[in-house]
Amino acid sequence: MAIKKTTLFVVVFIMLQAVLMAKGCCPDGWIGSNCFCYFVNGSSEVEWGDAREMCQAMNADLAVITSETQNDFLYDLINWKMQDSWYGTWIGLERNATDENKFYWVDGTPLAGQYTNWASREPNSNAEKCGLFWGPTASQPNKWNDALCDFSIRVSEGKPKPLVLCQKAAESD
Ligand SMILES: *[C@@H]1O[C@H](CO)[C@@H](O)[C@H](O)[C@H]1NC(C)=O
Ligand SMILES: *[C@@H]1O[C@H](CO)[C@@H](O)[C@H](O)[C@H]1NC(C)=O
Ligand SMILES: [Ca+2]
Repeated sequence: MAIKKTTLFVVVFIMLQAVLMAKGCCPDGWIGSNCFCYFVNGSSEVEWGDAREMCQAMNADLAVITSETQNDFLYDLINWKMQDSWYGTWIGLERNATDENKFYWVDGTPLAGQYTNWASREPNSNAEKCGLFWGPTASQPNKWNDALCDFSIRVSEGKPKPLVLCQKAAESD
């Protein structure tokens, strides 16, 4: 009995520590993975530039996706938050204004040579300059599309609009 009680105490202690550490790492309401914290605004219907400003106002930026593992983690994270009913989210991917065949991430990294997850037949238009990560209710879920940056305000009332996915480095304290 005594041993069991000690074991239980140790387990609870470790769990509590994990929670406290996670709390020190990411702000409340943010989810941590791989040294980054993520925040999903599931009620937002803003255009890409306003989405970016929303993230920057929280000392963050739109999410930069560099691997399939991260891509799928974020897809699952938003599915969990939105209960599988979301159309897409803005990500920190933008078409180069002067060299329109190229894209770059908001941290300045050119997309060329990096992980990509474009939907088939995307990117498909130089007029579409902003990265949209498609959700379960879009035609190609879990894939990226180049969209009009003000797509969210062009879409008619009641139609699905992009969410906002913010990312920031976890604090090392
Ligand atoms: C989420 O988006 C809504 C609508 O754009 C906005 O009013 C709200 O402030 C945002 N929440 C956060 C935490 O940025
Ligand atoms: C846009 O493309 C040009 C020419 O390839 C390059 O010099 C510039 O750094 C790019 N801009 C960004 C923000 O990546
Ligand atoms: Ca497109």
